[in-house]
Amino acid sequence: MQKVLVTGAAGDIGTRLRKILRGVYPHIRASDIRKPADLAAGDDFVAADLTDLAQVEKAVAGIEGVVHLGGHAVEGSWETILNANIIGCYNLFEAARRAGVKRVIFASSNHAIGFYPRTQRIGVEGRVKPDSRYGVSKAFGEALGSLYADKHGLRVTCLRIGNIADAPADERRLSIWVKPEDLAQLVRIGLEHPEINFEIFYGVSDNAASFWDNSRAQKLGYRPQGRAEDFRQQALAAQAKLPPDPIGARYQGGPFCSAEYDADQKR
Ligand code: 15L
Repeated sequence: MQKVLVTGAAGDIGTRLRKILRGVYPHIRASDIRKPADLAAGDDFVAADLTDLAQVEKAVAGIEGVVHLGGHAVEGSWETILNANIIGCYNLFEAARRAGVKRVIFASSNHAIGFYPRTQRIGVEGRVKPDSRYGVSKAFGEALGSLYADKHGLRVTCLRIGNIADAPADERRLSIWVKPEDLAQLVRIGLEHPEINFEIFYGVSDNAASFWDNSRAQKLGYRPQGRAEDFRQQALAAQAKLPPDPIGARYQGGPFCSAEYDADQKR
């Protein structure tokens, strides 16, 4: 793997990953609507709006592997999600296929399965249970990746990312936190492991309270270094300052589940 494109390169995950992956891959191209603030002189940057296929085609030209982080990263209006995450994701996979890209890492999210209860430990075989329009767009991206893998032979890895940060920010994040270096490890498995055709991994560290079975990632060599438990006291102290959220507290997706919630709770 010589030439890697990172979309959404100016965002938080894009900025963290580019820093870690610099030196791992000889050529990293950054793409985003706006230029990342940390770009060094001589760094390869291609500005592209994901909703414009021709612009995305320019971004993927000559690339072997794509880390697709671009799009809207939280809940948004239907119009926002449709453009950035549905049309944008389609354009990315289609441009990758046309350009002969070998591998795509798709940044999915825990919000594709956010309506599973916190008491249930899940793997990647069950049905998706999105908790938001944003979560639906991530389930769409996983399905699209599966199509491009089966029909066009693209090697696709979907990472259901929990929450990337220097430390877990609250009680839910004790379960879903991912240390940036661990996420980079998963990206590298997706870009390099010979056995990958289509995979879904959880982007989560070695957390004792994890909601997820990540055994497939482990089988392909994932050895997470981060342990959320090391930060338990500070996470619970931060949690104590948050307003109560009884619906969110039940589900893995937390506040994404309680937002706009008006179902009959007794059902
Ligand atoms: C996500 O998917 C979001 O991109 C991020 O901003 C966080 O909200 C994260 O999930 C989370 O669930 O903590």
